[in-house]
Amino acid sequence: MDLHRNLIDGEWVEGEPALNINPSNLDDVVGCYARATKADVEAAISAAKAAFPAWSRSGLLERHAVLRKSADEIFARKDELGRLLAREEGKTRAEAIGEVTRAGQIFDFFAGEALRLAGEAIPSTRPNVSIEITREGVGVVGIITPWNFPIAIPAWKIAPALCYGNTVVFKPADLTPASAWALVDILHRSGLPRGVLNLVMGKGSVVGQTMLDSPDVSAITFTGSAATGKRVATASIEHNRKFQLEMSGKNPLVVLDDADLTVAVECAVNGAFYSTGQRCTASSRLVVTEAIHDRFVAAMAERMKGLVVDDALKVGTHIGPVVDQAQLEQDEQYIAIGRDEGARLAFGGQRLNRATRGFYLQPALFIDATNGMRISREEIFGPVASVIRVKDYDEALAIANDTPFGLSSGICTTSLKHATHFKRNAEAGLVMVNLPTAGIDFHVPFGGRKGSSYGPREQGRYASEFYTSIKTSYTFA
Ligand code: UN1
Repeated sequence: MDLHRNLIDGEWVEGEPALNINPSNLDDVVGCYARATKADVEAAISAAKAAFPAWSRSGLLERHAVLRKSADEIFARKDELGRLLAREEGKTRAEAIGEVTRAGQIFDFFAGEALRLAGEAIPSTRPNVSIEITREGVGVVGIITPWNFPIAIPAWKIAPALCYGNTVVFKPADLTPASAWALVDILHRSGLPRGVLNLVMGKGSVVGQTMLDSPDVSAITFTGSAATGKRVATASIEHNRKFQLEMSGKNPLVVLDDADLTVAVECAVNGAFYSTGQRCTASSRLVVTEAIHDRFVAAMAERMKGLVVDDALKVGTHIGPVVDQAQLEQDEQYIAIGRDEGARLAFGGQRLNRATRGFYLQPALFIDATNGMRISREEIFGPVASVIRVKDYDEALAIANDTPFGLSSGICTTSLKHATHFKRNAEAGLVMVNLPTAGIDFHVPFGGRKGSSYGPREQGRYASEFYTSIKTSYTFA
């Protein structure tokens, strides 16, 4: 089997091989990927540092061309790349093609942004002095991404990093290197000068740690667990480096008595269980008012019976497998914890056998949950949601906000008054009205509050806040 190598200073470099296994079929090896050593990562950082001065001063058309060419190839290959993504990560083929398309759209967007770089001219308080405010690349950006969106999250970090003139050392999740490798290969062939984008695959304890310890990494953007996020933060403060963290969620979806039941059930099923619930934007707390509660639970159980859990590549599959053994064990542990805490399973929660050996889990819906239970406070990151029954809108809002996290907050209602009040008072970075808490557009800011996020927003024009450094120049003439 061919070894997919790391990209360091424009060269493909060998490394210890690691197998990438398909979670829908453990007998299917997706590919063989090289793990980078500490020395490889150090070489990648040096290459990125050396490439920065020229790339940060490169012409707009050069950056535009690389980003646009990459977008074009991603779009042209979306079916093939979607299949690869579904095979390594386990989301359905349709979801995976959607994700690849999103990656293409992100490169397309930042290809446009490269042509719109601008500053400001502001009068000084002093006569004959003019002031210019400009943005420059920050330097070497370390990019650390999770397994659940193996191409979209790398895209929304790499595209703005390159657009604004930074050079990159990219560490994808050890579980899902195939999509990342394919993306880097596309970018490499689209005309990037050597050293501008480096790929170092492998373990966080080696690759990530070497990036954290390097004084030459000027900024780190991280999406992943809260525990690792804390380590990124601590190490970055030590080096006076910019950092951006996107971490956990425990997102509420409020369902009010006046909601359209069909809309509410679709939002809940999509938000809680699609992508196997493995999204930081997943709706894991369904906060439902009294008069609609029983109808909502009955309709959910009915809808969940129809969900096909099977091989991600099979036509007709709605929910693919859990990503790996460790995540499956975590999901099952939380299902046991929920039961012990006194919540009741209204549906699902069983391991399933399919034609191939894989990590199949029936989506689980808890009822009689309270907001104080661990299943309501901790991120499970699987197809598990709990229904919390509340008296009225006021209690629903209070429960929605009573969480250590603040990424996405949803409400299903036909009342303009409650929708408007919720938009103003939800303590979250994203608010969704009659929409699932997950599933975001590619051209607008993304990020959360409280324990979910740290630093400037990702995506859209707002991405420039992280990927640039502001310069204020004064001229007397
Ligand atoms: C989405 O809901 O469309 O890791 C994106 C995550 C988020 C991305 C969610 N950073 O789940």
